[in-house]
Amino acid sequence: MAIIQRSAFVALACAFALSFIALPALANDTLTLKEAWTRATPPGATNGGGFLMITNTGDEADRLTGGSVSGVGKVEIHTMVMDGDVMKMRELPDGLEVPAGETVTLKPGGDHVMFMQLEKPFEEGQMLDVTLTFEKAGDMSTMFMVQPVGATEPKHMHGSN
Ligand SMILES: [Cu+2]
Repeated sequence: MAIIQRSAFVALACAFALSFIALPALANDTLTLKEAWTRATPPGATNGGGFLMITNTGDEADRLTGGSVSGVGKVEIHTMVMDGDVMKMRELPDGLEVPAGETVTLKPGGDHVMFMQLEKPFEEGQMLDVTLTFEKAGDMSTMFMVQPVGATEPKHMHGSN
């Protein structure tokens, strides 16, 4: 049993190493990810919102369904809804549609990526290597720049266009 577990671990470690070699590109044939950012989290905070622009130049709609990032237990896709007078966030269980030929902007107060169960706070200036999962395009990696606590928009980012 111990041997089986060990070889499973080695296989996993290999798959992990390979995932770095075959790092998915920022843009595939149809989707482009731009201006991805998040906010520094105060000590003790366990959640953080992630924001970006997703452009679909294809002729079919796609859906952002989830993702993963090291040090984050869970990634969900959220929207904001009014509950009486209070705006609350809610998970989109089927993900967020990115219609053909359109750009969808995830931003504070609207749709967002929810990073949950943070193992440690996000620190200003840090870059998070995030894998986002799309129904058709599959996994795509992009860097989320950590902006100051409470930032409402991304500052000018180097290397973006
Ligand atoms: Cu949320």
